[in-house]
Amino acid sequence: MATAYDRDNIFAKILRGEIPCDRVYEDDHVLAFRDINPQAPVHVLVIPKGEYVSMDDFAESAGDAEIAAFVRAVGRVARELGLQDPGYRILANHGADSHQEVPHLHVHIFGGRPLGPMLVRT
Ligand code: DGP
Repeated sequence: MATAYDRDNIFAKILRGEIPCDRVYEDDHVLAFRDINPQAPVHVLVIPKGEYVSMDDFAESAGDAEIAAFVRAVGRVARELGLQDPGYRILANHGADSHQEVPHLHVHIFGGRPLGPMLVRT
């Protein structure tokens, strides 16, 4: 069964304007802002404005317009940040094994330096 959406999560508060963010892009469906704890010279989070816990929830329940806007925003934000060349990485965590901390779908965009191997073996 799907996890219920928690309206008190930190990104819900950012979307309601209760907590500030360093915004880089916004449209009717999407907000993008800089991560508070950057893991690369450029580290931006792209989130849908709708209440979706993760990609699992979003892929299952979001409308086509929301999905199209989200995918286009990820590409547009990376391009506008100048990351298209030499490149960037996108990442979305879902659930406990991925260490998802914030239960509102977010895609991380990392760039600004060579990013190393995709995963570290532990
Ligand atoms: P994840 O582990 O994929 O759920 O990543 C959550 C990210 O959210 C993590 O990189 C830190 C970031 N983050 C947490 N709280 C805040 C906040 O209040 N503001 C901003 N800008 N980023 C936050």
